[in-house]
Amino acid sequence: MTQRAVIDELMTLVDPGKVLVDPASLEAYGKDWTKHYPPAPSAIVFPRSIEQVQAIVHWANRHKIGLVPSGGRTGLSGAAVAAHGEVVVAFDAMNQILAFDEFDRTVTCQPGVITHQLQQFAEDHGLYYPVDFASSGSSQIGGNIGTNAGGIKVIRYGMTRNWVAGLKVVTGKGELLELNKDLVKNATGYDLRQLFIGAEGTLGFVVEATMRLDRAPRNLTAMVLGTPDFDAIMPVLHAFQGALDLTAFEFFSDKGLAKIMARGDVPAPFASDCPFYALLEFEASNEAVASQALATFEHCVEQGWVLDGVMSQSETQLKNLWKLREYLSETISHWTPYKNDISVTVSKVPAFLRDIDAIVGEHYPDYEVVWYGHIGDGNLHLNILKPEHMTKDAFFASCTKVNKWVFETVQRYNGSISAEHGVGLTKRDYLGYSRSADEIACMKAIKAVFDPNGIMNPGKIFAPE
Ligand code: S2G
Ligand code: ZN
Repeated sequence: MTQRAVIDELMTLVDPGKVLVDPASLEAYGKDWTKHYPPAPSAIVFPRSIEQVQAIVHWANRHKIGLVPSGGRTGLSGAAVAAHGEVVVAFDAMNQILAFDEFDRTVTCQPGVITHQLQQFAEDHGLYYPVDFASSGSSQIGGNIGTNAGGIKVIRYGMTRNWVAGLKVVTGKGELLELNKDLVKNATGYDLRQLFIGAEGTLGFVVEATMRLDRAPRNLTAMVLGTPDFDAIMPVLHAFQGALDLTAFEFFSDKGLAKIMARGDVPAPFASDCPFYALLEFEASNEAVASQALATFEHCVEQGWVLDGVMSQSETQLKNLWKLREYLSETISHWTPYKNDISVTVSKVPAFLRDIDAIVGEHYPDYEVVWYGHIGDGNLHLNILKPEHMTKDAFFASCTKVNKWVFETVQRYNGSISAEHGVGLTKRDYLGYSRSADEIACMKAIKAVFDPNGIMNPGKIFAPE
């Protein structure tokens, strides 16, 4: 059967005009936010229903064609890249909120619902969807589930996985599995829902999700604290965690702040320049909590851990303080950064970061390095900025050489080579630094159960056999 005939058959499975093959669409839908893999899909298909997704999977099995799931295309590991003639299954046409249950505090969404849309829906109903990150304005719930998205509130609310009450997935065999039935308690064998969360579409595609909501937070208040060095950040975290119920604890370096200040659209937190900054957030639900926060701040200053600081006094100031952290990813993207998203247990962070910083200093002496991340979760984002004069390929080749030392250090600290961005293509060849051979064998055996023909996001997480 010719390629043309195969695509013509695909067109009969979905609504008219819902299969695109023009170069602009192939380019736009065949990639995510990574910039190192030229997109080369053979077609983009937009299913409107679960039945159409099942028909597409059966079609792909018949013709042994790889399928790549695509949501907001904000991923950072290449998991939504179609570089080898795969068909991209884009969920933009499955973007409805289907149900809301006030008593269960759940919202049933199609996978193409934008994360911010769910956050807004929750707020409009006096509730809160607490998973948040810089790309929430364009990422989709299906992709958030596929990558178990984390972000800036994990220290209090956990990852996306904590908020999935029920899941409908279409497996690589085209079967529809309805998982957990939105139950809070369900001790009836393996919780298969958890296998599909974070599997990057390699076992099946999310076609419906029932998400849990939380009570709305009261009077969220942020502080930005300048510290003399990185080591001071951990005792600050410890002091504030002992005094308050934190909803966030982030950090960024002076180089990161300088990039934000250079934008000219975000006010400086305070006058002094400091080597590192912590951004923390809590619910100032009453005067006593706010006083406790100030007392803790003064204690940190007395201890020499904090040089200067500010606490938000309004919603506007809260938002401006968050911009200092949330704008980083998009701001530094101008320099095509080489990214590492690594994590260790929080207690190991000081020693770990010292070792990593030494490697970076030794092997990247001429590159600009921007550190930031969710330090309260032990998650560091290491961004090496590409010098203007270097080509992207030469720059990535030189950075890739250093991965060996970085990931050996991660392995030595029992850490993760990918804390929240996933494995996709970018971290696939380094999986062994964080997962044992036995674990990888088990994961491949599980994939064989749900995707025996290997058509579901082929080549992601594991290199093709
Ligand atoms: C963050 C977003 C992607 C990146 O800002 O926390 O996860 O690393 C990142 O720039
Ligand atoms: Zn992050």
